[in-house]
Amino acid sequence: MFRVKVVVTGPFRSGKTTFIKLATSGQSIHIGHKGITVGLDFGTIKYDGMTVHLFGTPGLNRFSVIRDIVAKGARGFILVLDSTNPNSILEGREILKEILKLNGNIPCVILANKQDLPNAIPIEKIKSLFANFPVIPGILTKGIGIKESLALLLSQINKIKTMILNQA
Ligand SMILES: Nc1nc2c(ncn2[C@@H]2O[C@H](COP(=O)(O)OP(=O)(O)O)[C@@H](O)[C@H]2O)c(=O)[nH]1
Ligand SMILES: [Mg+2]
Repeated sequence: MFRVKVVVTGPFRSGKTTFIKLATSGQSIHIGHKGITVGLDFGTIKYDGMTVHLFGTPGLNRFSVIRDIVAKGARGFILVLDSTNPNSILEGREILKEILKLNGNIPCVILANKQDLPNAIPIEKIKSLFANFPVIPGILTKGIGIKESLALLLSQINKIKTMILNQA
């Protein structure tokens, strides 16, 4: 059985905990304080014959040490952003740079969340800020964007796996 670690990261209150909770139909574990993730979120799902371990990181910068530990060994990242908050998008770009610095050229999918809110920045604008990465619109409280982003990320991870197996 192919097991894969996927990390759901992003700025504070962007929707990471909601992503993992809904992706696992409420079966996830959340280590937090007053609704804020200070430790991690964790849940396992089956997808396309794979066992996918989803790890959510804390978003606050003062927990960035925990973020780096949780991210270790990840095969891919889902970067969740709050589309209504320009700072969330700017911080997301910084987190993405950090991911690429620590993990090399690893698959990353951007999930532009909270697209249900009237002040959400349009998806095309967010796409233009993340030129080389796929950007998926999300309304995570309704589960929208979860399957789409996981499918895309796991297909990218699978391509790399096939490449490595063919070289072996
Ligand atoms: N309107 C709206 N609110 C959302 C959406 N996704 C998450 N939220 C809310 O945003 C807040 C932060 O979500 P949470 O998953 O805890 O964010 P985290 O800090 O990234 O783990 C919570 O109150 C969620 O209910 C969404 O798609 N639309
Ligand atoms: Mg959280």
